[in-house]
Amino acid sequence: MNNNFQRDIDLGLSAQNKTLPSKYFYDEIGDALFVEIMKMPEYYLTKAEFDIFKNKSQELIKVLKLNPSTFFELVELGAGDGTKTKQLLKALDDQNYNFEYMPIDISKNALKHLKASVNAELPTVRITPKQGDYFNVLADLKQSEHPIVVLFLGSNIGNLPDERAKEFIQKLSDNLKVGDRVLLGVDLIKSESIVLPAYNDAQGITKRFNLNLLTRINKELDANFDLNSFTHQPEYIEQEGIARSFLVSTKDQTVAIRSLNKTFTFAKNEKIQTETSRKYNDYIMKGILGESSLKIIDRLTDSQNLFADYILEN
Ligand code: AVI
Repeated sequence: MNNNFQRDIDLGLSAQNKTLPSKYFYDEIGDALFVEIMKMPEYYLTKAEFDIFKNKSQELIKVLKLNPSTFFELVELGAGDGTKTKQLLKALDDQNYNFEYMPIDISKNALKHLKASVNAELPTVRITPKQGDYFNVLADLKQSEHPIVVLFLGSNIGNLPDERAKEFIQKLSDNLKVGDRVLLGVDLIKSESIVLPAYNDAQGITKRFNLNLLTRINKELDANFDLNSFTHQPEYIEQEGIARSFLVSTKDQTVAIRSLNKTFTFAKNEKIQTETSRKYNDYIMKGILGESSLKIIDRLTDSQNLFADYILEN
């Protein structure tokens, strides 16, 4: 990880338009800050998707065309704490659906906590966590003859640039059998007055989340970023449906990254893009599905129409 981290930071800060990859937000501190972000009143995404899972679990089961007597694998990519998924697990379990829940995550620790909480709250649900890369695990599952339903929630796909999201979908489709289904949760395109505050909460948690990237570089790559000389700046262009987060240098400055043996200069007001959070509609979704075999069969939205769970079939 550290070598990739070093290489990616070097590449991003050496570019004409500086960038830092958002996947590096998630160290232990970043994970904890993201949990806090999800509780912020402005961050509607998690609450809206929870609303779908809590109040429309029956409809979800129906549109996923699940058959109570046919065993299926319910695979979740990047499961987190499973708060939303547990609503669906409970509904399936209450109606005696025959399934196994397989959360896949890179973090052993996250899986350990998830397994413990599912065992405690839903003791009759069969859970088999799989640690590792999504696609390696899916490639293994493809060997089984059981139907698969993949959950990929939280608009996590929105953090990939469109071309990467398209590649991801193609790969996902290649790793599934004909007829397997995907529940893909995405944030919907909406006005700036709702989206921007979600990335700029009044308590400043998102700001700390963004700046934590610099703390991480300071710690792990022996750098000397002055956190007081960069500010958090989110932007949103509704016509595109893309929110972007930046760190902006508040003065002309030079930063040394000793493990790279390099210095980087930042002009006053120069921006480092740290994240892309794409929002969707049917047209954008169809573009992302591209030439893959995944087709939209339905979508469910929350009561305020902020967020959508698309049901795709391979
Ligand atoms: C994880 N991901 C979908 C979040 C988002 O909304 O793009 C990450 C996030 N960044 C700032 N706030 C939340």
